[in-house]
This record gives sequence, C-alpha cells and structure tokens, in this order.
Amino acid sequence: MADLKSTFLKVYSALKAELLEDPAFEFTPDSRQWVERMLDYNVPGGKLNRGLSVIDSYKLLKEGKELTEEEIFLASVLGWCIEWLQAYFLVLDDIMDNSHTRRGQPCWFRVPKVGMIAANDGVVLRNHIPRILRKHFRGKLYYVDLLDLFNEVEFQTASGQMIDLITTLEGEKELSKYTLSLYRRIVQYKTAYYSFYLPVACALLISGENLDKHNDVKDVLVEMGTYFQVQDDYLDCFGDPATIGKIGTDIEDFKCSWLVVKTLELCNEEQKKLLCESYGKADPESVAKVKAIYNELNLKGVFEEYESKSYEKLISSIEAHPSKAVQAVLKSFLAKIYKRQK
Ligand code: DMA
Ligand code: MG
Ligand code: MG
Ligand code: MG
Repeated sequence: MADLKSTFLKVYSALKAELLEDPAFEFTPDSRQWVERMLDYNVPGGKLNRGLSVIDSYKLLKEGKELTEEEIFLASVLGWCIEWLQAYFLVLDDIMDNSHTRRGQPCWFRVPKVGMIAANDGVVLRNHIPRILRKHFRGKLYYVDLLDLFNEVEFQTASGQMIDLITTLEGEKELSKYTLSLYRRIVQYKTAYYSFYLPVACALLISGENLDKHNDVKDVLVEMGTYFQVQDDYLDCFGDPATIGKIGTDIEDFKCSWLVVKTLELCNEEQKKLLCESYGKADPESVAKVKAIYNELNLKGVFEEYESKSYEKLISSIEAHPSKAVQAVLKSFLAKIYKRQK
C-alpha cells in the first residue's frame, strides 16, 4: 500500500512536469512558478482515496491478473484526474463556504496574495483535466467515453453544489424545507457521483467495459457516497479538526446538513424554536446553542446507529451483485470509509 502510494505520487510529479511545459501556453518563470505552487498546495495533500481507488478497482476487475507497468500508469493518471477535479471543486467550495482550513493548512484563497486569484486557479485546475486526458488517452478507443464521463460527473457535481448553496440563501432561511429527501438530492449530486461513481467508472472504462451496462453498480456507489457525506456532515460538528484537517462551518453557513435534518425529525417544539433562532448564525454563542441541542438529542448515538445500518444495507446490496470481481471492488471501497475519523 505504502508502495502503491509512492508510485502514485511519482505520477503526480510527471503530470505536473508535463503541464508546466504545455506547448499551448507560453509560460514565463513567474507563471510557471505560480502554477507549480498552486498545484502542490491543492492537489496532492489529501487522503488520495478517490485517486488510489481507480488503481485498486482496476486490479480487482482484472481478477488477479498482474497489471503491467503501463496499465498501472494509465490507471494512476485517471486517479490523478479525479484528484485534480476534487482540488478544483474544493478550492471553490472553500470560498463559497467561507471556510478557514483544509487538509491542515489555510484554504488556498486565505493564503496571502492569493485571495480571489483562487477563483481562476480553480478554473485552471479544471482545465488541466482535459489537457492530461488528451496527452495520455487520445489514441484510445474509450477516449470519447472518458471525456464524456468527466463532463457528466462535473455537471452533476456543480449542480449539487448549486442546490447546496441556494438552499442557504439569506431571507429564505426556512428550516422546514430541510427534509431527508432534499438532503439526499443535494449529496447525491454534490458528492456521490464524483467521489464514488467516477473512480469505479474510470476503472471500468480502462477495463474495456461499457458503462451503460453497469447502472446497478452506479446505484450502490451513489448509496455509498450518500453515507460518506453523512459522515462528512457528522465530522463537521463532532470530528477533531486536527484529524480531519478542517474546521466545520455547516452550522454558521445554514447548511442542509444531515445533523440538522435529524434534529428537525427528533426535536420538540421548544428545541425547534431555539434551533430556528440560532441556526445559520456566525457568533459562537449561537453555534454552541445548536451543538447543545444536538447533544440533548444524542445525535452521536443516532449517527452510530445510522452508520451500522447503512453498512449492513450496503453489504447486502453488494452481495446481490452477480459478479464477484465487482463485489470485491465495492467492498474494498466501503472498507476504506467505514467508521472513518477523517
Ligand atoms: C463538498 O461538500 C462537496 C464538494 C463538491 C466539494 P462540503 O462543503 O461539505 O465539503 P467540505 O466539508 O470538505 O468543505
Ligand atoms: Mg465546504
Ligand atoms: Mg460546500
Ligand atoms: Mg462538509
């Protein structure tokens, strides 16, 4: 595993070097240095789960047949394309969510002299993806399918981010609209497609599979992605910032978080009134009041219950899949996130 990660990181350096010599742009020393610093700051510093999953999944789909160096390289390149996509969404997400830290360091837009240049850096990160795909996959039969896949998933993610953001609009702060069905809709689009479906879909494409035949796999991965975002929402409030590398802002931002949806389901009239007065305010007293309600309702316990139930449901839908190789892919993905602390 440690070995796979170091091979994977070498591919990052190779891709970065190519992008810094991209003949479509005449770099100056300044601009080259900017892009290099921006990439190093935003692309490789995460858990790399999504990227590494492409390689893992590809191996499992090959059912024990040893991958060639070339095959590992191509799977790694796709893994990095997903990490680039993630970096692009996170740079912009942190601006929009007014966040402070990410991966244990200040959000990119908070770095001195970066500021709103970060918005364009997000666009640059996004544009690197088709540059990378073109360079490494242009001759492949599945090239068009890859481009199409990245475009579809990006559109779904941006649409999910949009509904995540417009539900918090000032003047329309209306907690009663925060239902489980709105919640599921937001997280399916903003998180599940790019974080769970995309890595496996990439592995299927390089294995020569037709994605239209794998809608059942997509359904399981969307469920898994939903579970993953519930964990993200839980950790936003109850996680240790030193471990998760970020400071939660969901309460301040009036987010349609799983925690507030559950609270609305479980609270009494008095708690609801207090929640309506305090949710979505930036002052620490209001935030503390919301957290006190979460504790009164034992949301930690409610979450733990949800976590084990989801796990069981996911395992049984995985085991219903006809292919053992696909089952192994899905189980390996689930094992990476079950009871995660970061
Ligand atoms: C993140 O949702 C979704 C995308 C597409 C970045 P979020 O704002 O809850 O993520 P985080 O907690 O990492 O800021
Ligand atoms: Mg955010
Ligand atoms: Mg967000
Ligand atoms: Mg979050």
